[in-house]
Formats: sequence, structure tokens, C-alpha cells
Amino acid sequence: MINEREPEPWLSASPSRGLAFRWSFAAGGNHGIPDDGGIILRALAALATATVFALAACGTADPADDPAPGSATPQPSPSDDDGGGGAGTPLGPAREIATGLDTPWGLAFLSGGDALVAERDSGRILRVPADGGQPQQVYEVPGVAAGGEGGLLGLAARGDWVYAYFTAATDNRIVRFQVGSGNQPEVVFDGIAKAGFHNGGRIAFGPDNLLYVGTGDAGETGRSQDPASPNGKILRLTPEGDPAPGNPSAGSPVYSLGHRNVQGLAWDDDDRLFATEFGQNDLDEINLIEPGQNYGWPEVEGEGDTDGGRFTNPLVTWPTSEASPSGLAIAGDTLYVAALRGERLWTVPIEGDDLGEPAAVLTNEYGRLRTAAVAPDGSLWLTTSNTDGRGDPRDGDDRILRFTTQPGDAPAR
Ligand SMILES: [Ca+2]
Repeated sequence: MINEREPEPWLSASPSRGLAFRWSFAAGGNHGIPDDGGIILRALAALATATVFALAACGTADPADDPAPGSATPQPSPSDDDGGGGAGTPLGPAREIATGLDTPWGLAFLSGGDALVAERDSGRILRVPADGGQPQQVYEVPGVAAGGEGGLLGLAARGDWVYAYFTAATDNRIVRFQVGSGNQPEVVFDGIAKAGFHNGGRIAFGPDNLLYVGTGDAGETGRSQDPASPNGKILRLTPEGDPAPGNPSAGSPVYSLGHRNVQGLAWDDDDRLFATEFGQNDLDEINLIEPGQNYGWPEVEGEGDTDGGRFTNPLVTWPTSEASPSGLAIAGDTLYVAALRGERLWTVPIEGDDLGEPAAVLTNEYGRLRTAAVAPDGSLWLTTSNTDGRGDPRDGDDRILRFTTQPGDAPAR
């Protein structure tokens, strides 16, 4: 779906808020060419046949949000990346916390500072020491039916309970269990349609101690606008999995709708909820989530016609080739967005009621980035996702990395 109000991305790709992305189309190579942009393919029809084949292989027909990088993988322009930790990018040096993980996905911190990490395909949950070290398996979620983008996905911890979102044989569902108890998990919410793609999967407890869930359209875009479907939504549940009191429609778990595939949820110090979302062909999004709002999919991708206020536009958009954003974390006044296909970390400053210009760091340093989370000590943890079948694993992948954030950026919670 092409957003007709946006300029064609290889010319300026300037999304909302005047963000300036530099596309060096004429500079040779494949700079700035999205992997899956149909309009790009048409524009390139006169180029070498091999190039077109390579782009086609990357897939206009590939429903994946972050198809495997191919010849069209864009190269960063120098201005996009200061290598990490530079001026204006509140990120300190990296420290390796854990290595040798198999497609890590969910990450949740325990009260003492250790973390739990979920492996998507194995269904295992491992405990990672706060200061780093060999992760130890503490649980294996029964019934995980990994496949495509599905499997054991998001994790959240609250008190003695650990919550997990996973793809089962028939659906996506959320269970909770107590690590070390040996008990079978308790299903708290199920019936979220599954597919090979667009399973959503991020879960997090908000400042209201309610459980927020990012889901995907699971390949049927009509679900996103269907208030009776849990797909293509952000849900808000009680810890027991019931629709949260005060939701926009009484008795419904739906908190916001019109989403395509949400894999990032985070709150700022003013308790505002932000969410990342994969676009289809053109534009990924960061949205400020307000209860009951409709974020447009599939009518609008990126910023577009609000249909008289019916749809809410994103605050930030990116070309899908530069982002494909999964995890989102907030420390202080900065959003951290982990990009899969973009293979970088986007930092976005909060500027009052708005978001400032994104800046990329770590571009191509660690490969695909899946999850971003702020630890109890205020540090930022990132997971790589190079073993997920779409990456280029290097020695030690996948890994968890820890970064300090600038003094004063430690969140209140
Ligand atoms: Ca949208």
C-alpha cells in the first residue's frame, strides 16, 4: 500500500516531522533502495536484469516484515551513524552480557537485576546474571509451535509471575507461570490468530500494573480494523488476562486498533505509551498510543489522510529498509528502537509533546537487533537476532549487549 501523500522514497524519503533521510540513489550501488518496495522495482526496470532479479528475490511478494538482506540492502550514509556514543546519542560503550543464544526474543528483568530471556525457536527461557555470564535454562514453555516469525516471543515479569506470549499449535496466546515451581503454565489469554508472519508478540506491564500486548494482523489485514478481533491491536489486560477495567469498550481487551504488527511497547516518565510498528512496503512507525485511537492500518501506512480524524498518524516514520523496528525502550528522554532489517539502533529524543529527529547508532556493528529493554539500574540491554534465519550470524551470536546511558537518563521505574 503506497501512501500517496509521501514523496517517493528514493527521492527524499522525508517522513513526518521533517526528518531528513539521505538516499544516494545516484551514487552507485544499491544505496537507499528498500528491499520490498514495488514502486522501486518499477523505477529500476531499466537497470541491469540481474539487479532486478536480485530485488525481486528480496520479495515484493514476501510478506515478511524484515526479509533477509540481499543485494538491495542499503548502505548507511555516514551522516546516519556516529558509531555509537557520540554527541547527542545518549549511549555509552558496549559490554557483552551473554553469547550463544538461539534467536533471543523476549527479555524481562527480575527484581534483583537478573534477566530472563526467551529463545523463540527452542521455547526455552534462560536466566542471565545482571553482570553477565553464562545463561542458565530455568524453564521451557510447553506447546511452543515455532515457525516463521512465530514461536516463544515476548516476556514480562510481575512479582513471582512470568508471562510469556507464544505461538502455539492453533493460535498465539499468553501464559503465566512461576519459574522454579515446576508448575504447568496457566493460560491467561488465547485466540490471537497466528500465521507465519505478523504475530506481534511484545508484552509489558504498564505503570498502571496492567498487561499490554502488541499483536499483528497475522496476514489478514481486515482484522486490524475489526474491533472483535484481538489481532492488529494493542490489548490491555488485567494480570489474570481479563479485559482491563476502563478499556475504551467495556468488556473488550482492545486498547487501540488499526495496527499492522506491533513488537515494541514502552512508557516515558510521564506514563505515555509509545509503540513501534512494522510497515509493509514503505514506512515503519512510532506511534503515541492513546486509548481507543485507530492507527490506520490497512487504510493508511505511515502518515496519511486521517479521514476526518478517524485515524491517528504516527509521530515518526522510516523507510522499512532502514528500520523494521521490533523492540522499543525508553530511558530518560530518549527512545531506543531496535531495528532488524535496518541493523542499527535508532535513538529518538522526546521533545515535549513531540519527538525529535531520529539518529542511528551501531549501524551494521552487531547485525539485526530485536529487543531493547532498560534494566533496573538504568542501563540499556539489546539482543541481536542474527540466528533467526534472516541474518548473517557471526561468532558468538546471538548475544545480549549492555550499554550505559547518560547520567540522569535512568528512568524512575
Ligand atoms: Ca499507522
